[in-house]
Amino acid sequence: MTLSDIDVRSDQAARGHSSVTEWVAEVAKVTQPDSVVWIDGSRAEQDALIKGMVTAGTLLQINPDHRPYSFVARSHPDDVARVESRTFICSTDEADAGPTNNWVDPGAMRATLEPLFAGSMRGRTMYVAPFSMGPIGSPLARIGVQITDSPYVVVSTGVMTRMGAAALAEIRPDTEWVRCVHSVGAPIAPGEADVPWPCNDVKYISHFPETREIWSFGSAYGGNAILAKKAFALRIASVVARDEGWLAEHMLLIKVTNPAGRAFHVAAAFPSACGKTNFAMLQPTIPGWAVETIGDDIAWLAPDADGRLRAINPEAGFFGVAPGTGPTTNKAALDALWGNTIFTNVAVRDDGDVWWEGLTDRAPDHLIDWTGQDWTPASGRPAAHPNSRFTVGAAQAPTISDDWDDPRGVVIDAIIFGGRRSAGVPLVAEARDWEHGVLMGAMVSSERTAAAEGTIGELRRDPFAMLPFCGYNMADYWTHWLDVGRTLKKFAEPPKIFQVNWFRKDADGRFLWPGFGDNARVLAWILDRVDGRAAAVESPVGWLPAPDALDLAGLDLDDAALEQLFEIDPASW
Ligand code: SAT
Ligand code: MN
Repeated sequence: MTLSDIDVRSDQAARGHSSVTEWVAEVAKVTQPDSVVWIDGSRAEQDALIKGMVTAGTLLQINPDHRPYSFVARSHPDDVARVESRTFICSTDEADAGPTNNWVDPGAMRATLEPLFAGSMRGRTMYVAPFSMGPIGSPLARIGVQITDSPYVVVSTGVMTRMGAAALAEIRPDTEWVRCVHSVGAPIAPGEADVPWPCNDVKYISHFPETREIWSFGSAYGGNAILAKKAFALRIASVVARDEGWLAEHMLLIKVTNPAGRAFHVAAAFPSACGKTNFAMLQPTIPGWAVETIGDDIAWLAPDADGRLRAINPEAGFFGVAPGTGPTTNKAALDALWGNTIFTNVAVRDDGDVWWEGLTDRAPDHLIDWTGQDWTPASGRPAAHPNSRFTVGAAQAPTISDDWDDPRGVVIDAIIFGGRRSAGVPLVAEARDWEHGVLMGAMVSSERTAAAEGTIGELRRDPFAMLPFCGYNMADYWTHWLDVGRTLKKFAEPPKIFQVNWFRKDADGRFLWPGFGDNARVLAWILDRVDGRAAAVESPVGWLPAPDALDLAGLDLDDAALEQLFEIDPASW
């Protein structure tokens, strides 16, 4: 297909969507792709895209005897995580971006981006991928359209969202939708060969909150490129949510059933790579409790007409951290990866299956590592990149809840804030009220992980786990949380708020708390509090479990460790 075909094809694909077709034509005029393809979301289309990527060497097929219809991508070694230093909020007023975001004047950013995007898709296909965040037709759902020159990004968006014709059909003349433009920034000159993972040293992930636009250049990795995820569902959506009176949050969502059969819904915020996927798929070690998955990364929460806080998972898939995912840490995630999965930057075994650190206790004797090199246990470097990922449909999780895609959302009973803190922060504390809970959220801090650039282990303040994802002034965001609390209180008590820390260490650097399935013990106390059944004692940082209120039966935890888990050092606070 050639450029001159654009009008015809788009008329057919986007009949009645003149705002979309006009925008597509504008972007094509700037980026000058060889062709434009409208994504309909069909299986045949996905098959063709994947086949093309296998031929191009972008994807490697995993031995289908191990995992049918599954593939490995190896990124460029410099394109392995979100780049927060290259992420910009371009509000007209600098104060609207606030002190925690990189701000650039929108006009100045457009002037910077224009020459970068000019001709940036030469030699490539430009895909137009409409998608819905949230179940199509849900009152809480929102629509976006991503233009991209990366088939990897199209296929990933197909897993992570409801992508295709049905989403496009949701755009009516008065529908607000989010414009997402992405280019890997690697035009191909005539006669030049492509590379398996095209990208550019220059990277810009630019957000224009006022015009609900995202322009991303130079990276094809994760949140930098799959714009539906962090860029739309958090940065732009947080601004929309502020304007409309709801919350777009970096939270997992679970349904928890207690031994009496009462079901609760819980939203929990943790910074990237702090085990949100593990918590979302938690298999309780205490009898009678069940946890089911609704979402592992993002939640949109809105007060309903009765003043209850309802939430959806706007995503349709999991983009989970592979290393550390193993049969004891997260068996449910492993089971979800039986097939239909795209892995990025994991290692490949000699038998054509995948491997990463933590998948098995003992590493295989030989692997091809994430960079495509031979690897043995003696190599002295990780075989899988620490931020290597799996991309898999949510419905494949054996723990998926039957209400995970309920268009009405689920009613939230408790909100949890967590972080990775080797010292200082107790295992669990309950906020005195909504306002105190907002303070707890504002005080979230965590030791850095491989999910973004920066020194691993270094402590950083990460309010509400939203530091890299809040699309506006963090102080206004806190105010908005207080405002939402006031709205909820007009009807009833808002959900209780808690703070947790699974990562506290002893003097020898060993984790004091076993974590994983045993986190259900903490969850049980939290929900017994919601039920009004568990005892608590007051402390300077909130309500703590009364002695014996936490179910520790069968756990190898001595009194000294328990004391350390709840120790509060006034000086450090
Ligand atoms: O790369 S993503 O931003 O999609 C994942 C994460 O950092 O949580
Ligand atoms: Mn995340």
